Amino acid sequence: MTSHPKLQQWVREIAEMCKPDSVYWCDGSKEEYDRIFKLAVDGGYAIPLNREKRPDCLLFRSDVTDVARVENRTYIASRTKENAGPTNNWIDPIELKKTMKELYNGCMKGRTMYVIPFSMGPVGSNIAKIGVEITDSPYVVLNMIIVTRVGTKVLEVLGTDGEFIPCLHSVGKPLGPGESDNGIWPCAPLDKKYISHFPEERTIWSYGSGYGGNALLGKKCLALRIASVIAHDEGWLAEHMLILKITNPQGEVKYIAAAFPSACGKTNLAMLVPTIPGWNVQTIGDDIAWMKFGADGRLFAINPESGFFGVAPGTSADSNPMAMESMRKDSIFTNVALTSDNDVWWEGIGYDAPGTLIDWTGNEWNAETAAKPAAHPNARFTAPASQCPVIAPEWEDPRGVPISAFLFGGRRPHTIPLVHQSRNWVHGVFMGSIAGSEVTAAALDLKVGTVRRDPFAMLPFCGYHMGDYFRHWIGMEKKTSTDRLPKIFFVNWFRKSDEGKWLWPGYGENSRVLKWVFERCDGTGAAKETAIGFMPTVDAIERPAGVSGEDMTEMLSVDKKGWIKEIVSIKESYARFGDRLPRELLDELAELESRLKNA
Ligand code: TSX
Ligand code: MN
Repeated sequence: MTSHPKLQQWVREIAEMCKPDSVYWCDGSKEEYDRIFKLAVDGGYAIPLNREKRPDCLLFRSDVTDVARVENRTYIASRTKENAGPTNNWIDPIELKKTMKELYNGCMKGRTMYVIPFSMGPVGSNIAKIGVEITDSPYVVLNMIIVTRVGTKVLEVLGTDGEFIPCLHSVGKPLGPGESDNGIWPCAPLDKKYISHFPEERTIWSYGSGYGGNALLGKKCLALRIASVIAHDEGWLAEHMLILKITNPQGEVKYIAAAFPSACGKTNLAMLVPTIPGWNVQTIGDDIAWMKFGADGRLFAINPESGFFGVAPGTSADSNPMAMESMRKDSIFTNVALTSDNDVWWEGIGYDAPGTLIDWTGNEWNAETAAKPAAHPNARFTAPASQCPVIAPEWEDPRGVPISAFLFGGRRPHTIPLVHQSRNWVHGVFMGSIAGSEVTAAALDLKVGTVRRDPFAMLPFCGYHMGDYFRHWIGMEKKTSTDRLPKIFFVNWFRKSDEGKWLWPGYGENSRVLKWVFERCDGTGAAKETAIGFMPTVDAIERPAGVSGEDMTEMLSVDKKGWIKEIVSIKESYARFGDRLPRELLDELAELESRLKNA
């Protein structure tokens, strides 16, 4: 327990409102994890996996309607609608609290209320923040223990008056006397789900969903939506970025942070196995970076998380052997398929389904007769970062690691080159602001072939107006000297030929691009100045086997016609930010246009 009066008071108030059968404070011990693990199994919520193949692993299956983040039920309840910005859902905070208090009233009847003190970032780091999540879901407790630092040590840092971010979560399904969940992951119907953020109060209220992004409140809700607001106010950065460490054959090290929209392989890049001899890549984090300038003017980054919550389908020994190894034991699987010997399987795991499976909905599944995938496309693995074979030894350094370069990117089959470097800081912010992926047939909401913009990969995760967010990024330049500022690059692993064939092999071969980025940070690395920024000369990046000279030239040249179309599309995407879009970005766009026309 705690001797923090404000925390005690808050927990008491929530218990009075939610009326759980009991209140339990998490201490973060191994014994506790094992006990809740067993409780999840005995209650029929989770299946323990094969002791030899997947020691100490669990499979959870969600309600079929509770499989992903719910953006249309995610709210930024700032005092004014204008401050939430045009890309967030807004409800008046007073009205929203009234609605949610009615839902929370008695919502934990028949259940245990867990109090989870957690630290985002190494406990005690000056970049870290403490949160306390209250939840009625054992699934949430087990996952939070893996992806954040949980327990008594956090309460010790909190002391009697330390600051914490209150995070309230309920699955929204009280149990009547004698009632049980019958092994079904409980949740509330969509119109009762609320994933709410109160940015001025720095509070999170989540109701009705048990799914990771909606329920593991330390991650997207705290570490991105609330932290982005705090970072804006305090002058630092809370970003949707992986952090990797790259070492050259001489043993020199650089740290790179990178933001990509979903389905671009962020986790794969964070754990990349280089194909070029003598180069080494290690992982600091795969999803979130918190960054502050140090006394020496360099920008230091921590990974606020302690585990990975990754998409399983498509993860294989080929695409990401390090992720596969990370989840060999002590991991949680959600909505994957189950084999007859109690191992996991998913589409793209790298081998055929071994016979008949139980699919993610609990039904028998056969490769020959199946109409639907065996694993849900958004099925997840939750694995401790410490189990990643290439986790960098300094990944928990409370001081963080100094960032030399930012990468932005997206899935862009046309126009955008393999890599280009910004002309300067503001041009780099411009690059981040135009990030996005081309819409594929899988997304039904937009026209196939158009670009869905996801500036800085932050559109669903920024807790305030994106125009103000861009301004904040522009302002970072003034906080240090030019030589200490990270350099900014745009990469594109997804170029296709006119015949629709991939031009770049990607994966481990991306190390060739990282090498050029590394060299550019040192002021070496051959480059030519073009209308869109600095680009590698054709021989600055050694060609991987199977890539022709013509293909390489195509990926490393400026497609003038394509870029002029791109400018039209950027103007459209900028329009929604209205008068809060920084002037500087419109100037960058105009200058790009004029450079292209003069080229
Ligand atoms: O993660 C990916 N990366 C980054 C890796 C460090 N993916 C998977 C994206 C979905 C999560 C990629 N897919 C990458 C990539 O660099 N590139 C591609 C596209 C691609 C796919 C298959 C091939 C080549 C490119 N295969 C052959 O050429 C044989
Ligand atoms: Mn993410």
